Amino acid sequence: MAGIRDFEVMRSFIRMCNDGWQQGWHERNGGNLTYRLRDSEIAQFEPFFRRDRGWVPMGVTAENLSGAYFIATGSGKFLRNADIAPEDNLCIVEINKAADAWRILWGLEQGGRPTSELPTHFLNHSVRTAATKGQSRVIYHAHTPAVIALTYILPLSARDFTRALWQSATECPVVFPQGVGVVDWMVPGGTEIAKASAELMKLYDAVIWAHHGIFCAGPDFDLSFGLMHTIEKAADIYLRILGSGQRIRQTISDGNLRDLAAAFGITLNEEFLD
Ligand code: 2HA
Ligand code: ZN
Repeated sequence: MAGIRDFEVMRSFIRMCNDGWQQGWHERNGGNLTYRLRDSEIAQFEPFFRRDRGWVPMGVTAENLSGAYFIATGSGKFLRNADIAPEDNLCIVEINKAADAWRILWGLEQGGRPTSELPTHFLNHSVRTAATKGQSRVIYHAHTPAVIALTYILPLSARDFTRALWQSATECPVVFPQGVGVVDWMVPGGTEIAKASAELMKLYDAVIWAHHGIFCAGPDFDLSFGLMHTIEKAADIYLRILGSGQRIRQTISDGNLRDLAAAFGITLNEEFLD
């Protein structure tokens, strides 16, 4: 019989856990990842599924994810261990028809549950799936140090963060032309922060959690990891500028941003331009 790693989507999921770990974003059990499976991928995994584990209510519901299947990291599991023992650290969950509960079909063989941030992943998948007509498949949460540091310095607004990041590296406006959302500090792991995040995910494919990290969405692993990486790198550059002790002599102007948008054929969020 085939092994779970024989499937491209599982290898890519594990690789992304590793990539984030190597970036320094996943201390201990920090961060989590979910992927909404395609029908063809579900069919491939079918021989691995067991349907003897019960349904667990989620506390949130999202009609458009009725019957969906996700690969998810496990609650309390370390992303650095995904590659060593995927069957103990990851799981595949099915969502019930009422779209308010999950059950584990594969994985977490030593026990456990999907990520503690499942409510946020689930509602974010719902709004991104709707916003992208089904293209969005990945939700990724990481504890990115430069962005976290910036949440102590900048006002916690989408405008302040988007402008600082856009101005910190020329590729940023091209990579996230809508900008980034910001959620004030809230208790993680629950349904309140999930709802606040999902409201912002209607507008943005990246949402910063103050003093905590980032959530990114994307159609595949490369683009969602790349979005996280680009935002974090820009934040790191911004911090270096602030930490240099020098005054800012020049930056990417709003005129430059408009020229960039025209050259690359992208539409920048006008709300964040002067
Ligand atoms: O998985 O990152 O936000 C641990 C966390 C919670
Ligand atoms: Zn976290």
